This record gives sequence, structure tokens and C-alpha cells, in this order.
Amino acid sequence: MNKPASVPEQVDAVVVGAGFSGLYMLYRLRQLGLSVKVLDSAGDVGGTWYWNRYPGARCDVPTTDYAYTFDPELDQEWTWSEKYATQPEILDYLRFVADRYGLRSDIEFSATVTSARWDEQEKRWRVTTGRGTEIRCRYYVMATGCLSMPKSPDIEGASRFAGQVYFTSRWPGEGADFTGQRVAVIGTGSSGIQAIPLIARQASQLTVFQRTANFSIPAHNGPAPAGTLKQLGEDRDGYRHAARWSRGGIPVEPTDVLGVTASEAVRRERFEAAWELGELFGILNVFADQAVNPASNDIVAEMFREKIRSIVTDPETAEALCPKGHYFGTKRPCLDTGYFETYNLPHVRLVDLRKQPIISITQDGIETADESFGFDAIVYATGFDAMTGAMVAADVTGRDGLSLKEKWAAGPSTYLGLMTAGFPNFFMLTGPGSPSVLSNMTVSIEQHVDWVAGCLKDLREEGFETIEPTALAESGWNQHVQDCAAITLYPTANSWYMGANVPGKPRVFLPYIGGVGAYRQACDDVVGQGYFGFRMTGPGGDRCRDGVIRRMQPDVAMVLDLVAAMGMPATESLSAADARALMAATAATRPPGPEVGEVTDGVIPGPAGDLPYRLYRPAGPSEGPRPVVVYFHGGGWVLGNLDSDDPLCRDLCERSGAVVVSVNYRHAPEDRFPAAALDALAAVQWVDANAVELGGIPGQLAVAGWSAGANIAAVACQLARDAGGPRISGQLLICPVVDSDMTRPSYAENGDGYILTTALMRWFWDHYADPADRGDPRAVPLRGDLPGLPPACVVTADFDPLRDEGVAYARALETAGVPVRLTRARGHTHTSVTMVGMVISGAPVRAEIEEALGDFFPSPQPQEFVS
Ligand code: NA7
Repeated sequence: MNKPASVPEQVDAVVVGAGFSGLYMLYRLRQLGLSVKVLDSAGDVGGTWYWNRYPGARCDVPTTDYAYTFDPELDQEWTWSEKYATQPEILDYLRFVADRYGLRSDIEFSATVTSARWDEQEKRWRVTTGRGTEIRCRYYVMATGCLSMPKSPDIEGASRFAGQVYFTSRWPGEGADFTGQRVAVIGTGSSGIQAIPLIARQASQLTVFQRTANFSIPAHNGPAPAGTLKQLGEDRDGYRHAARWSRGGIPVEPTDVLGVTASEAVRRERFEAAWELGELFGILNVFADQAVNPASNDIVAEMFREKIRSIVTDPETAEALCPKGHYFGTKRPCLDTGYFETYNLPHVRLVDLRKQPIISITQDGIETADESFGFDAIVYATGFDAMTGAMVAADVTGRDGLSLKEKWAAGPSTYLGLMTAGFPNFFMLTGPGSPSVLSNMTVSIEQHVDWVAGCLKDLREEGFETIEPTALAESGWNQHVQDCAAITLYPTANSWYMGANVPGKPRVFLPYIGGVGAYRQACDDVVGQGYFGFRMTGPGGDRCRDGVIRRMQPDVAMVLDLVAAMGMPATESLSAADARALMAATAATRPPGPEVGEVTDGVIPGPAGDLPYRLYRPAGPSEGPRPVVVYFHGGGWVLGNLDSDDPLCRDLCERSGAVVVSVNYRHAPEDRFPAAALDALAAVQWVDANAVELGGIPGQLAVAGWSAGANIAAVACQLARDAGGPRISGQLLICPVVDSDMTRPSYAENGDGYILTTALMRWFWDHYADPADRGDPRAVPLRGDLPGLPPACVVTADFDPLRDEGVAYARALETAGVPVRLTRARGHTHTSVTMVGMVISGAPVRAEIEEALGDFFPSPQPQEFVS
């Protein structure tokens, strides 16, 4: 007789995982009055702290910070016994929390989710477990953790070994006794580095197989830090609030000391202090620029290596333990207790797999390229399929049969790391694209859980049944996540942040590196703007405000914040003299720009007197002549001089290999229209006539300029064409002024708040040209005749009031038959592309400019072979 089909259980929400995030999610969903089922394949609560029971397993964030804060009573009730609590203590804490709030009654243990499918008809998820049961739910939440799916030991012969095998990530509950054994540990990440000193205490022989040497600092564990306890005692709420809005989820004041400019004494003092403190967020904050500037990072890395050499007595082992080949911080640094000292013990040996790779695991041990080792036990500390592994493995299928695995084949795609398009009502806690592993996890977990709970409450109150992100919002967020990573050194490493530890996994930077506070603000903004970028549906209709929540490059946004914090007066409220003084003072604090071969100053005879110029000759093996670029600085025809665009000229010179001649022209209001334009023409003519003396190749002459400088460069091209010469090979126009019409949409969108404002543009025009002259092509080249002009590269910036006129000029040139390259500086302002050394995200735009300049000039003819 057939068994009657069991009726699927129905709940409002299924949560997968009973670790930190799953427990708190359950608590919050219950508060909303929702029915919840939590499923976990483990035998108890704890998540990562249930499984990772290897000797030495501890938190690498001080546990006073690594705890729930949602309930002030709970926060006060629990006292950590150490600065970095052990795994058993953290597991006890989570058990205590589960009991305190009676959470276990809604948790099913030893229940593995085998699939979850969206039922479009029912508008519900069908979740199946390994026991064959099905649960239907409106909301499906994966609280599966970022480091929960162990990476398979991708080593030949792993199944052959006849001795004992351990995985740090799946340590037996009863523990392991290595007394008198010959033990191998493979892997020197956080888990290996924590376990090795303790395994060494028991084993008769310990051999560590290291593929990549890691940066590790002594944890200096002990009682909970007195400073933190004091702050918590005095103002617990204030401390927790500061953590929530900090960069990493711990209230650490980011330093403004730059590694590259600090004195040797300051460098050492800061490094030693961080080493003594023994905290990851301390050692990651030695210098403000260590995550972005290779030179600064090298300073920290070298001080690390000095430490290792001073601890480890055998020089060859010390050298093998010195991390090389990746920047400090780009792979997660470790905290240890006696790790490097362990290698001074006579029965401990390091095998450097870079020198002798593992050929295979054998029945008796491990065979490398050079040696055969016999072992009684092998411990794999080989890490995880981080951030996406557990989610993809759970076989999630959204609308139209699309699986998460298929959707993420080229890398994860999420909106805010919380949801993904095509998977309605499916939430991820600390998913890829959120700060997660780069932050204090508990702060990020609480923020995500609170966001999801708030969202479900809002859906209910507004009568919506489903929510999911739009494709546009999601791709915009993915772009922002990658933009934030791209300005750092992180993507250069073969790290699990990049998915590089798992063979075949796409290489994508997985977490959001923009900071916990900035991220929280983005999530809040999304809600504040009516769930911007989400589509909500319900019986009463749909709602969707589509768009991209963060379009600006992260370092550009930082510069704008800095400028706002300086509280400078609006330029247009000043006299020309005061505005010039202010600009000069600001310019004095910038990074100097790259070194070039030679810089010389001179003068050009202009139509009304000498015009100063500065010539930049590139460094390089060839002393021979180069193409020449005549450059005109920006500043609205009023401000600027040879110093103002000096870093940009150096950058152009160094990148393009051309001689750059930066010319100072007459300024308004002293010399109004058309003085600047006439000076520009005169300068181009003179440089052309004197190309050989200037080290240039005759006939290879381009003009370039930024802003008003681009205006007079464009005008000079028109005037030179009309005057029958000189022949100009190309015009590079960076954010040019080409028209005086301020009604284009880019003025409305960007006319306020991005340094160059509508009011400032008016001030510039008023200083430069009478209204009657503002239609003259020598002031507004867009209104001139365009056929026959030199090839152009026009750069426009998204947040520039002049954006649309730049685009209009490029289109008009194209229509007139002029070859044009339109380069969009995505996420930039009028000024940011030129901020060499300050705005790192401008570098790819300047690389495109370099390419354009290269196209202006014919490539050198190949030398004829002379026998
Ligand atoms: P990690 O940090 O990924 O470390 C894994 C280690 O295992 C690392 O040294 C790897 O070398 C090494 N490994 C991985 N596969 C192999 C193979 N096939 N052969 C040799 N060596 C290998 O994982 P952990 O568990 O230590 O730490 C994870 C996080 O948990 C940690 O950062 C904390 O946030 C908590 P590689 O560097 O890939 O060359």
C-alpha cells in the first residue's frame, strides 16, 4: 500500500543556518509574528563555531566586539574570559543565546537543505531537506556563513592515505590526540597558524607543508582589553553605535599617516605599536595608504619580514616563512600565539611547497618533488570555498528555472549582497557584495538581519507579496563593489577574497571593501528612497523605483567629503585674486605627480608679451626627438598657472612618452576674451616652429587641455586650420568648455555639489567674455565650423555640468567627418580625472588618454636592417 503523501509544512520563513546570523534572524522574525523554521546540518547551534573545533581555534576579532548587541541586557550579561575567546567559549555563548531566547524550538538540527525552488504560481519557496521533507515558505533566508563550505583537498592521492585524516573545518567533537605521532599539516592560513603550535606540543614530529607564507602578528591574548571595557562601561551605546558606522565594524580611528611620506622613526613607531597591540584592525591601519599604495605596503611588509627573521633561528626556514609575492592585507592576515617560534623546536619542520611541490599523497604519507615523508596523521587546513560555496551548493532555483549556480557561473551578482534578481523573496545574510569577511562579522550580521526584518515588515504593511532587485540596480551595485576593490591592492592577490583558492572558481573580488558605515548608509538610502532598485509586487499592484544607488567612484566621493569638511568658501564668492590664492594653497598639499626625465621653464613670445611655458621631457633610454603635446591648464580662464596642472602634465608626459609643453596664457578679468584663445594659437605656432630645439619631431604636434584649457585648445585647432597651419595631429579635450548654454541636462543634474558648479561657471564666463561674445566660435567652439579639424579625444565625466556639451562636441565633430574618440570618465567629476596620485580611479581614464595620444602620432617606422 502506498504511504499517503505527507502534507508539506508551511511557514512564513525558512532560515538555513543556526550560527550567529541564523539565530538572530529567527529572533527578529519571531518578533514580527512570523512562523519560522531554521534548518541546520549540524547537531547544535553555532555555525562556524560548531564545526571549527581544531586545537587553537579562536576568534581573530576581540570578543568584546564580536558579540550580539541587539539586546543591551544580553550585552551586559555575558562576560568574555579572554581578549580572543576560544571556540568552546564562543560556542557556549551561542548556546546560551539560543536558550535565553528559547530559540531551539524552531530549529531542526541534522537537517541539510538539498534544494530550494521558487514556485511562481504560489509565490512561495519549496525547500527540500535531505530527509525528503518539503517545507513551503514565503521567504527564504540563507544564513549559511561565508566560510562554511570546506574546499575539497585538491591534492592527488588524498583518498589513499591509510593514517588518520583531519580537516580543521570538520574537527571531530571528541578531539584528536597526536601524542607520539608523526603529523603533517597542509595549509598555513588562519586555521593552520592557530593549530600548528598546539599540535606541535603533542606530536613527536610535525611537518608543515606551506604553499604561501602568511603575514601573522602575535595575538598577545589575555584578559579582555581594559580600554574597550572602560569605554563600554562608560558609554555602551555610544561604543556600539561607533562600531556600526566605522570602516571595519570596530571603532578604530583611521590614521591619516601616509607610509610613503612618514619618517623612518614614525614608520617604526606605528608598526611596533600595532605589533604590540596584536589586533588585525590595528596592523591594517599602520598607514592610511598601505592598502592602495604598493610602496607604502612594502614598508609594512618589510617590517614584518624583519620580525620573522628575528624570531626564527634557522635562516633558511625564516626566509621561507617570510611572505613574498602578495601585498600585506590582500590575503587575510593572521593572529597567532607562538607560531613562528614553533619552527625553532627540533621536531618541527617547514616544507616550502614553492620549492618542492606535493606530487601526491600516498598510503603512508606525502611525496613531494624531492622527498617521501611518512606520517601517522594528516591535518588539512586548506580553507574554504568562501562566500559563495555554501549558497551555490544548496541548489537554489529562482524564477524560470534559473539556478543560482548558473546565474553566478561567471561570479556572484547581488544587490547589496542581500538579494539577487530572478530570486524573489530570497535573502542572503552577509552575502557576496556586502562587507562580511572584511568586517567584524557580528556587526555586519546584525545590520543585515535588521535590514531584512525591516524589509519584511514594510512589505507586509504596504501589502506586497514579493520583492526582488532589478537587473539595473544589481549590475550597478556589482560595478560599485568592483570599483571599490579596483582602487586597492586586494584584487592582485590569489586570495579566497578573489575566489582564487578554488580551482576553476571565477576570479572576482567577493566582499564589499567600501566600509561598514558607508555600506550601512547605502542600505539605508535604498530604504529611504522607497526600496530604490527593488521591484515589489502584490495584489494591489507593483512598485519599482529603478536606478543605481552608488554611481560615483569611491575615491571621488571621498575627495568630495574631504572638500566639504574643509568648509572652504565658494570660489564664486571671492575676488579673482583671492580665488587664485586659495587654488594655489590647495594645490600645494597635493601629491607631486610622477617623476619625469627633465623639467625646464622658458618663455614663448605671445601676441601681447611673453608667455611662460614649462617643458616636460619623458625619462627613458632614448634621447631622440619625441612627439610634442602643447597643453593648456584649466581654471575657467581666470585661475591656474604652470603649477596648477603640473601633476597631470607629468602624468601625460610619463604615460605618452611625448614632450609636454604646458603654456600659461593670459587670464581674465585682466585680459578678457579672446586673449586666451589668441595666446593658445600663438603658442602652438611657436612650438611647431621650434619643435627641433624643444626635442620634438617636426610635424608631430598635438594640443591638449582641461576645462577652459580644453576650450582654448579646441579653439586653437579651429584657428590653426583657418590660418593654414600649423598642422595639428590631434586634440585632447578633457572635460572641455565648448558652449555657453547652461540649459543642458548635465547642468541640472550636476550643477551643484561637485566642485565645478553652475554658479562658478557663470562667474568664469562673466570674468572672461561679454554676453555678446558668448556665441563667438573663438569662445564656444561648438558653434564653429568643424570639418577639417584634427582627430579628437574628448573626455567627459558623469558628474560634470559640462558633460553634455562635451558629448555634443564629440558628436558634432563626428558628423563633420573628424575622427573622434569619446572617453567617458565613469563616476567622475569635472576635476577628479586630473587628480593624479589622489584619485586612483582616474588612472584607467588617463590610460585611455595615453592610448588616444598614441593614436594621434604615427608609430615609429621600423629601422631598416643593415647588414
Ligand atoms: P585559508 O586562509 O584559505 O588557508 C588555507 C591554507 O591552505 C593556505 O595556506 C593555502 O595556501 C593552503 N592550501 C590550500 N589548498 C592547498 C593545496 N592544495 N596544497 C597546499 N596548500 C594548500 O583558510 P583558513 O581555514 O586557514 O582560514 C579561513 C578564514 O577563517 C580565516 O581567514 C579567518 O577569517 C577565519 P594558499 O594561500 O592558497 O597558497
